[in-house]
Amino acid sequence: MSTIIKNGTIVTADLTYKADVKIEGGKIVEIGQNLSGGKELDATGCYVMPGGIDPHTHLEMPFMGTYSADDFESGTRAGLAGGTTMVVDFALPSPGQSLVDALGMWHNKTSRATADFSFHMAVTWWGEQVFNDMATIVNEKGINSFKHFMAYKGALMVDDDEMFSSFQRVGELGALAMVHAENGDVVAQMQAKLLAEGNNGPEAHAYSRPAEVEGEATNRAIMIADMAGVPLYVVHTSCEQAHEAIRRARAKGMRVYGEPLIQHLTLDESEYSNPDWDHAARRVMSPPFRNKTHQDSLWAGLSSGSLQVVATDHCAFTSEQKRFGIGDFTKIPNGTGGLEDRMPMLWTHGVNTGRITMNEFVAVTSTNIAKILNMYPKKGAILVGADADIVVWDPAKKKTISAASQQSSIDYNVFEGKEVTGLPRFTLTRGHLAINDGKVDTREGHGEFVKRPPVTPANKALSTWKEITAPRKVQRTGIPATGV
Ligand code: DUC
Ligand code: ZN
Ligand code: ZN
Ligand code: ZN
Repeated sequence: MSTIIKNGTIVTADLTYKADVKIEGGKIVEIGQNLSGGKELDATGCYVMPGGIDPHTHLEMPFMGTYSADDFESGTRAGLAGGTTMVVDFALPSPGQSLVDALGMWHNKTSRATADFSFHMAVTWWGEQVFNDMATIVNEKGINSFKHFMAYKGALMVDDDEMFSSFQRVGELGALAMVHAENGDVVAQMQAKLLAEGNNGPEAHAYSRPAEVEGEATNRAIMIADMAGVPLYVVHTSCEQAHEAIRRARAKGMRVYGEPLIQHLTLDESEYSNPDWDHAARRVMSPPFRNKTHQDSLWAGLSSGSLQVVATDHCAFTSEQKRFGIGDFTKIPNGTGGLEDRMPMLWTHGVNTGRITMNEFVAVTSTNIAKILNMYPKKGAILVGADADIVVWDPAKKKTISAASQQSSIDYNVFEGKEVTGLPRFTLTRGHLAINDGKVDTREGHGEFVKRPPVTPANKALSTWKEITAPRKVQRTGIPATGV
């Protein structure tokens, strides 16, 4: 049985044109005028776009003494309701655990996923086993990206020695290095100082992680990636200092990518001054929300192309979980939701305001990351042969965001009360109509793992192009005898 999306305007990362789209067997099989012969979906007045890809989620993640509250079922359902048809989550090995075992544990969480998914593999410790496992992960398990935490000291953090070793291995394997860039040593010291001084409320979370902490780590990661000759993806880029480092590296010819979150683009640090403890704690995430200067920098990066992807870092905790941190802000589980709201909020604050074009919207919500993670054009494209992961976007549809009507399982929404204009009329996941004018018909288990091969056998990214050869030992004419 085919499905035909009729009377819409196709919007891709580079083209806008009127055409119908025919879907069979979960794939796009024809694009053209006046198509017929199947179940019709009316896209009059709408834009037909590649479904969103959120490359940064933490579903059912063990973290800070608990588990993030949305799992692969509610998380992917929330995504579909907001036009996102794929998520990329993170498999996190515990210290000493093999990467292959950790990946197996994460696969076991996905049996009820309602949309397609993939994983980045985190490198949380270093040793010969990790070195060996990394090849298996890339060559047999379909994962081409490795995340490194420069913060969360004593838990997920790796030091520079481990990170440099890992980056070199990532480069050898033709994969992508990723970093959570915050200086974890400085954060730990500032947290201790703030607590000792009696600053134990959620606002102190932001004081302990100023923009400098992120700027320093971003610069350091870029320099280390340059020495290792590996491309680098900086997750949740939230400030001008980090953006500046990324801009500079790109101008020198390095493959460095930056990923602002919809939360950092649209919510600011004043949220932490709210007198309601719950209000502030619900917005505790790392990096924290920043001021308008940083937000303007991120928006400028999206329109100029120096930042390439908008994600969520969806890591939702209930109010009850957030309250683990009453009396000690360092125990508030870090994370906010956003999967359902990323695309409507970005459309409302980006496209409707004229900061980005519709085509740039598609680029930063879908196509760019599909290319960076090497799954284009299966994902991120409206092309014959691509997966029918499609959002039919109604630019006139409005709603007020509210926890009362959201798909996520938590009891609040950080965007509560925000009006959005621009929402999905239909969301299709590999041809299945999951969202039909607000009605949710997701299928548990419909989501499949998407394999992502290495980018090239040697994906080199150096600021000064040079062949990598063994260092040349200088032949000396004489060496002074010691002790003379
Ligand atoms: N930041 C968060 O806020 N939550 C999960 C992990 C992270 O880096
Ligand atoms: Zn992070
Ligand atoms: Zn994250
Ligand atoms: Zn189906």
